Formats: sequence, C-alpha cells, structure tokens
Amino acid sequence: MTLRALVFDVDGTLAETEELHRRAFNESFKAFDLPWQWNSRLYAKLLRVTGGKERILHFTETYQPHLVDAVAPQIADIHRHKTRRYTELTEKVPIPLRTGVARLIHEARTAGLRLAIATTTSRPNVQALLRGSLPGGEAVFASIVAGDDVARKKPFPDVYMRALEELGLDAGSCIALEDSRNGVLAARAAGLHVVATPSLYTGGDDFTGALSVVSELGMPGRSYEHIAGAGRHDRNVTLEALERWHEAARTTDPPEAAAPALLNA
Ligand code: XBP
Ligand code: MG
Repeated sequence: MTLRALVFDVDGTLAETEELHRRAFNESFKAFDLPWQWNSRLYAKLLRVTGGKERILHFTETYQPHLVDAVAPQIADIHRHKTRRYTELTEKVPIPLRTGVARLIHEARTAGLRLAIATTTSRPNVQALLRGSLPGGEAVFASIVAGDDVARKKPFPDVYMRALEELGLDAGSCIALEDSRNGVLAARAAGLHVVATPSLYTGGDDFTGALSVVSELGMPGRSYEHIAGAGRHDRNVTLEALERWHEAARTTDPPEAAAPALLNA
C-alpha cells in the first residue's frame, strides 16, 4: 500500500459551509455600519479570492473603491467579528458533514492511515465545525493547517507543504480531497494527487489536474455521479478505490513532475 495519509480541505469539502460564511460576512458588515449585503451571485465571484480578509479587501477595491482608505484599516476587526459570528452560528446549529466524509474518515482510520487538514479558512472555524460535526473532533487529525498559519493562501501550495511537513510524509504517499479549482491547484503544486467533489459554489470550476472529479464521496446504496477522471466504474470514494486510483496515477503520472506547470497554467 503506497497511500499513507488523506489530506482534507474544509469549506465545501468536509461540509457545505459557505452559506454560513456569507451570512457571517453580511452580519459583520451591518455591525460595522457598512451598507453591504453579499448575495449568492456576487459571493460566487468573490470566492475566487481565498481568505476572508483578502476577500473583503478585494470587494472594496473592486466595487467600492472610494471606501478603500476608510475600510482597509478596519478589515482585521471586521473579519474578527465575522469569525466570532461564524463560530457562534456553527455551534448553535452544527453543519452536517457532506455525504461519505465520515465514512471515508472512518475507513482511513481503521486502516491505519493518517489524516490532515489543509484549509484557507481560519482555525477557529475549523475547530467549531469539527467539534459540532465529527465524532472525535480535532483529535482525529494528525495535522491541521489553517490559512493564517502560512504566508500564501491557496492556490499556492503552502498549506499542503506545511501539512506534509507535519505529517512527516512525502506528497507521493498522500492524496488530497478538495472542492474548488484553487484547492486543486494548491494540492497539485505541492505534488499531491487530488480527488475533487464540487460543492454548492464550485460546480462550474475548472478541475483540470484532478485525478478524479465526482459529485460526492458517496455511501453504500448511494452512488456518486462520475464527472471526470478515475472512478468511472466505481460508485463510492472508498479507501480501496483511492488506493487503486492513486497507484495507477503514480505509475503513469508522478505528481511531483506535473506540479509547477499546473500552477503557472
Ligand atoms: C475557503 C475559503 C475561506 C472561507 C472563509 O477555504 O476561501 O476563505 O470562505 O474563511 P477552504 P475565512 O475551501 O480552503 O477551506 O473568513 O476564515 O478566511
Ligand atoms: Mg474548499
């Protein structure tokens, strides 16, 4: 067996969290007397910028340029408020994990694989989600790397490289699970093969570079819809399927060789 760890993204991959992020952003704008409400159409565009603080700055520069000087110094405070609101909301009504996530985590743990998280979101958000939604919570993961732990957020590979470092493993022995183009680019640039499960806001993303693209991880009795790459003849993303896909890809397409070209694409 060549696969030794699974590295999960959080938002959109573990759970459909973005609507709660959007609500927390909007409530924070209100609290800071900013007459902004991000609707889902606009948020889909803004999500191309990873990281909440970066997203607020990008929005201000693009849509409210006359307010940049007034808003820029407040972004850290607005975002702190947003994180507090998001964690409160998550704790009040836990967000369910996406179909098959708990199953795959259980399979991996039973087989002795290690688990990690490589995310752009803030650490308190990850902690709140795991506390409410995953039996065992944070303790299930050998490494959790969040957006502010590294210099550059996705699509740069930094969170993945840090997770590999903390796991003490090389990219070729891990597989990443992602839901967005930025996530696929980040994992590939770090040398990992990636399985993508598009989410609420990322169905239209370009997943070029992913080993497999499927609608969800699936459960016994509930097959995923195969979208591209490996897994055409499988029904669920099981550990056995991941090992098979990973092994086939390792021999035909060593991930390290593909990485730099993809990030520059
Ligand atoms: C997705 C993101 C995050 C969240 C907001 O992260 O881009 O920025 O939308 O989180 P991932 P913060 O898919 O990598 O988990 O406001 O805490 O930055
Ligand atoms: Mg994501």
